[in-house]
Amino acid sequence: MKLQDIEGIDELMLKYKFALSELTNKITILLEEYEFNNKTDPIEHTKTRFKTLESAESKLRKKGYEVTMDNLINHVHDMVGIRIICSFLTEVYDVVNIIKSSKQFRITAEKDYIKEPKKSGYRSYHLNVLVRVHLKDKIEYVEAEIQIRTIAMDTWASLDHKLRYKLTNLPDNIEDEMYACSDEMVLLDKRMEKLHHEVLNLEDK
Ligand code: 0O2
Repeated sequence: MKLQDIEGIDELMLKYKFALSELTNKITILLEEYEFNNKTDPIEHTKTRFKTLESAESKLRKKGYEVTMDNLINHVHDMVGIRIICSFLTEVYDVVNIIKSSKQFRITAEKDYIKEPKKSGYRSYHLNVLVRVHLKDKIEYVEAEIQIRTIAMDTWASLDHKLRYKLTNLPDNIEDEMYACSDEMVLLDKRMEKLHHEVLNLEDK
C-alpha cells in the first residue's frame, strides 16, 4: 500500500500544510521580536521543510513500521518543519531558549545533537513540537520539527545529505572522513565564536 492511495491522506496533508504555515509565522514573530528588543539578529536564514509522501514512506519502512496513516502520524515526527540557521554557536542556544520560553508550542522531544552528535557526525539541535491548528470547527495539534544549527553545521549536513542520497550505505573510509570533517567544523565554529566575542568587546569600548 502506498501512502498516496490511503483514504484521508489529502486531508492530513492539508493539516500539515496549515501547521507549517502556523509554525513559520510564529517563529518569524518570535525572532523579529527578539531582534527588536535586543538589537541583534541571531539568524542567518530559515528554511521550511515538507517531506514528500515517498520520503515519509521510506522512513516508515526504515523504522520497521507498516505504511499506514496512524504510523505516519505517530512515528514520522518531521513531516513538516523549519530549519533555523544561526551565525554563531551561542546563538543556536539563544534561539532554543527563545522558542522554549515562548510557550507558543508544546515541546514533545528535544535532542541536542551538538552536545551528543549522531554517529554520522551530524550536529544540530532538534525540537519536536505540537502546533495548534485552528480548523473551521475544531482545534487540532499537529507535530512538526524545528532544527537549529550554525552555518558550518548546515554546510556539513547538506553535503552529507547529498552523499547519502547518492549511496545509502557509505563505505567506512568515507564515513570516517565525514566524521573528521564534522570535528573540524566544530573547531571552525569555536574560532568564529571567539572572533565574534572579540568584535563585540571592541564595540563596547
Ligand atoms: P530529510 O531528507 O532531511 O527529511 P526519531 O524522531 O528519533 O523517531 P528521526 O525522525 O530520524 O527519528 O529523528 P532525527 O534523527 O532526530 O531527525 C531526523 C532529521 O534530522 C532527518 O530527517 C535529517 O533532516 C536530520 N538528520 C538526522 N541525522 C542526520 C545525518 O546523519 N545527516 C544529515 N544530513 N541529516 C540528518 P530525514 O527524514 O532523515 O531526512
